[in-house]
Amino acid sequence: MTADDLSSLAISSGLKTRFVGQRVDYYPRLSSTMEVAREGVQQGAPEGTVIIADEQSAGKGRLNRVWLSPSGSVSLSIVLYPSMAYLPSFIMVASLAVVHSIWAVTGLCSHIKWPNDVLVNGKKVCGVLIESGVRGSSVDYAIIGIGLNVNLRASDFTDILPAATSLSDELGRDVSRLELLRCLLVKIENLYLSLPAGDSVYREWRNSLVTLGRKVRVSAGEAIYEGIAESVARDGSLLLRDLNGSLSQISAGDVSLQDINSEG
Ligand code: BT5
Repeated sequence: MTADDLSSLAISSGLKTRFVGQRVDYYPRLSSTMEVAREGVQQGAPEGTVIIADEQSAGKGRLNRVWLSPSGSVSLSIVLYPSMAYLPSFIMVASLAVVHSIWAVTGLCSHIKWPNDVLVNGKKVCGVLIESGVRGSSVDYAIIGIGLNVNLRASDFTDILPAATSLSDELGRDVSRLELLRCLLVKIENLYLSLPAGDSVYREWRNSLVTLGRKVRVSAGEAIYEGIAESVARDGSLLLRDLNGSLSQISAGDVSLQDINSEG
């Protein structure tokens, strides 16, 4: 088994989880792990099933944007069946697990930019996408999608420059994707299982946001907001204080940081 062997067996054997990653479907190349995970749900995929690809030909971001996922990156989706109460915390669980795993495996410090980016040195190294099927007040399924730039040269992909980086760009050497991935799956399960115990995931997520206290511009659909990112609510939405002092609660959008230490 090599450090970069991403076979199903290499990922799941001896993995210290109860369900996340106990079943792994590995593909050298596919369209999008989200698509394959959705099909898996329809066929009754067990909780914690992981779909992982070395390369995606049609990786997706939010609002159907393109997510570049060349060989050397890590693209995965995890199928879960949570109760409604935990759904808003999924973006927090996934982003924090990424931050913890990057630190544990590489020693690099990363931060979260609301709502779904993980940054190293101010550049995007990872994007998180949460999809769910909701019927009335119950959740049929949720899928956590994570795209991580591990061993690739961001400078080869002009579309995402200058805002993107990779772990290998930051470290000047390659990283074991297998080690990173196994670490990530354990952390996701632990954070997920800690949700019923209280607010700790929300509090840690809030403290990891580079966005708070900063002057920001948020585009949310047709609307543009400007002001200071004051806090985040427990449901993950951003609380923005505008120049007139009124507070807006924004559930989704794209943030650009406007102050001197601008990071995106
Ligand atoms: C995201 O969307 O950041 C969520 C990305 C989720 C990707 C994972 S990979 C596994 C799973 N399967 C999928 O098909 N998707 C998920 P968003 O916030 O909308 O950001 C998208 C924007 O990020 C694009 O419009 C580009 O500007 C930029 N971008 C695209 N590829 C990138 C990359 N590899 N690294 C950094 N930035 C990128």
